[in-house]
Amino acid sequence: MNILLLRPHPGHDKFGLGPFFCVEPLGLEYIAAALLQDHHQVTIADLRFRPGLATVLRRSRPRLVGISCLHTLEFEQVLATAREVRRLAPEVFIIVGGHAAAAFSGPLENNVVDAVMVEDGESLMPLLAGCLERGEPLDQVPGLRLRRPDGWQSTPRLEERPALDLVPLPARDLVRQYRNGYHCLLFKPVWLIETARGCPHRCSFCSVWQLYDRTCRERSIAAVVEDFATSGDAVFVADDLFWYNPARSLELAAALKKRGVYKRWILVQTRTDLICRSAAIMAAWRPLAKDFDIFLGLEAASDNGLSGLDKDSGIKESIEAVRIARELKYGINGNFLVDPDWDEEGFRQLWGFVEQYGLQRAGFTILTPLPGTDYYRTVAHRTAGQPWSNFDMHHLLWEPRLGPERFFELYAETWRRSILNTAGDKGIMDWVRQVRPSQIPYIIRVLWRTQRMMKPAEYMKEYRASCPAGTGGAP
Ligand code: B12
Repeated sequence: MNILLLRPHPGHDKFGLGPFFCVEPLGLEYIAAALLQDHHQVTIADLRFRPGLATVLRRSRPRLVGISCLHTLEFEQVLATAREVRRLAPEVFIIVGGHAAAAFSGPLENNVVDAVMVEDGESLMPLLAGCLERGEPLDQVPGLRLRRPDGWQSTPRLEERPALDLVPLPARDLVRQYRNGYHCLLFKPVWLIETARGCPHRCSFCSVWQLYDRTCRERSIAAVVEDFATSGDAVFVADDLFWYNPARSLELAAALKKRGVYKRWILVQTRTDLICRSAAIMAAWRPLAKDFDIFLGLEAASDNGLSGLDKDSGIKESIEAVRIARELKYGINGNFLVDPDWDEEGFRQLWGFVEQYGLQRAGFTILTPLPGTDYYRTVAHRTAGQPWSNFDMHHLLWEPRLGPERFFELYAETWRRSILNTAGDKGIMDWVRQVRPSQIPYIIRVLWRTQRMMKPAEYMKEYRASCPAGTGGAP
């Protein structure tokens, strides 16, 4: 069967990581690999690049179209893509899947979509394709929300989550034509690699552990080594919690070293308390790349702030993790959450912490209730009427304690204190010196776009646009 897998344009990437991160649709590549094993013809189209949807549909003539929906903020754009597929190819079966779709399928249960997958795709997409091909009923395919004449229905859940090694390697060949467009700030092209999936912790703002019931699955050492060895020299590791399993982490580092893997750059994501007990593991990993960055969930500048987020880790761990990582010559990127409920002191405390520990490479996102979390369930009523595109962690979904003008003045000031402020400590020429001459136009463009995060007026424009008429500016 001809199958087309689509990565839509997120639609809303003005703020946050959007402008300076663009990575390959790894979930679709794993699904494609599984479908290829079953001898289907598979095309992956990344609609952030050319050609557009009409051309892709004409060329691939699919019977089944899968659309990925990684982030809540993409819901409207995913539906718009489904609508366009339906208009151009009325007969195709359209399924949506991916993290945000699985965590909270409701907004996608729309007439232009035939099904939403609420589990991982590697084992289930081949089952679905097989059933469609043979004209068999789809209610035997687990893990679906299915559109029926009398409404949306669930098929049974999977009894057990499949092992990741079911599909050992992603079908990276299918995105070959887009490779040079994938980038993470200074690095271009970039490869996305997954070694494990899930997280056992319980941070209140995160939808990952709630979807996977605090489980963590690992790929085999052999598969991961092969993936690293055959990927390029700048690697973003997608794992929710890197270095989670100490014995496996050490074994993996040794196996990569033995295979001669050495990268220009690696970026991983992990927790502060894990770093505090993993110095030996980190020492084993550090020689595997020239530059090695850690995206650290710093989240708050006080113990109170951290416990309010169910972080189960304290400020002592944050400070110690930064010290250990720096001693081993890791770069620290991280993220802090800014609460709409803060008063001025909340911002000042954050600035003081950032200054004291030199954390200007961190990012700052607005605490946002993401669908699929308990936090969302408790405050959903406050977000009523907000477009999903505003769930990008840079929009206010309700009136903040300080009022929107003052809140955004302080929020923009927080970003101005980061290294992304080209009028700050790291000027545009310092960035330019770090890239190859051919990449200068790219880095200037990305930094130019990023400067809007330092301008309160840019946020206020968005805030006013999502206020219902007649509310005087309150969403
Ligand atoms: C890589 C990544 C990114 C990349 C983008 C990736 C891309 N292709 O465009 C970057 C770095 C740009 C990014 C940005 C952001 N991200 Co992000 N990101 C991730 C991350 C770490 C990994 C995703 C991944 O590739 N996993 C590996 C693959 C193999 O797994 P998978 O995608 O889940 O795919 C499987 C299934 O989902 C399913 N599936 C996937 N697609 C499809 C399609 C079909 C048709 C079917 C049937 C099944 C299916 O099958 C696949 C195989 O099993 C996830 C964490 C996570 N666990 O999902 C966060 C995550 C998705 N991001 C998140 C967030 C919050 C953001 C930001 C808002 C953060 C910020 N500070 O700005 C921004 C938004 C950017 C924007 N404006 O667009 C949240 C989303 C929460 C939510 N509910 O919205 C997550 C879950 C992280 C978290 N712990 O909270 N992100």
